[in-house]
Amino acid sequence: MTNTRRLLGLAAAGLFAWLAPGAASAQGNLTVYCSVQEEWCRPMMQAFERATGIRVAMTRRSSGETLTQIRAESSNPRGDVWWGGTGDPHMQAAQENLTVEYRSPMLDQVHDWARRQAEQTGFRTIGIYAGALGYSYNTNELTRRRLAAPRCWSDLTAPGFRGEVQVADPNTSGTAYTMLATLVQLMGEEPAFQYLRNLHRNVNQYTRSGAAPARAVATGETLVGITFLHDAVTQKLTGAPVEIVAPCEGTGYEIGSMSIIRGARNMEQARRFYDWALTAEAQGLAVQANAFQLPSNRNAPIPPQAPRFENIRLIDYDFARWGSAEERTRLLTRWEREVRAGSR
Ligand code: S7P
Repeated sequence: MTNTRRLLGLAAAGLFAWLAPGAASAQGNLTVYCSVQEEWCRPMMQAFERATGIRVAMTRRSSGETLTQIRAESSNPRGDVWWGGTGDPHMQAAQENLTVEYRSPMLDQVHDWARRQAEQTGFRTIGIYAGALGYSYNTNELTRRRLAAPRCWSDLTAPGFRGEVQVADPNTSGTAYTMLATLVQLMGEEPAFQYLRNLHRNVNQYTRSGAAPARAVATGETLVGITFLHDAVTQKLTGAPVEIVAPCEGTGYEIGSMSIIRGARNMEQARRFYDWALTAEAQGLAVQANAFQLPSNRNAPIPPQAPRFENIRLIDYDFARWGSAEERTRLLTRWEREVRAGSR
């Protein structure tokens, strides 16, 4: 099928959704592994079902967990598309030959950073959104403890924050792996691991999910939570007493990604989902689900609440290197041995 015909097909699917929501006939099935928050996964799948008549079975898991699942199922794949989650594990999946090349006719509509993700992996993954890393804190809890407001990564290792910081486990969470790779790039590997050992003394819990610490900050369960900034925005908008920090030394970011799983049983439907998920309309659904990443489609509206990269001191994150199977596995093994296993 030519790219023009595919684009016409996408436009027709979108029009159909507007004209006759719910009236689409069954066009087959699709299994999607979703790694953003459940609150965004569900409406996204429902909108695709309405637009195409394809029935979607969706499972939500964190990024690292999804990579583990896809690897475990590789001799008998169950999933068709992996949608969302940080880019590094998608890149590792591409390198491990767990995902397949697909050149979507929508490629020309995405930002350069999203296309670069595709080019670096032989078109086995593509960027669907981006977001910067940082942390948030509960202002009531800060006042109660009479602590100065933290502004930098270095502030989080101070004795006053003992037991007050929450972050996810980088083995399961793409967010936490982004933190690990960010600190290594920002500080150099040895100082970064010294920093992580110091931080470990202040960590009250390593959660499975990357966004969980932002929710814990909002409820006052933890004083500080390290997450993507957009996940903290979601909490702040509920009216919770939350301040959001882009660390003063600089920080890293993610390119949230999407891949088609090798051996997908529903390849035609997988490609339709892939093309649709790259449209401005589909990406515009994020804001309705209180997700405030930067969309990869150049025509998709940027939510006014989204933390903008031009206001944040960002590192030049080397996705090819830190998303490689070798470096990712090496960093995680070292973190497990030198940080997680250490005493507090
Ligand atoms: O909440 C959205 C988001 O932060 O979740 C994804 C994340 O990888 C999933 O959480 P884990 O850290 O548990 O893997 C991000 O890609 C996305 O921006």
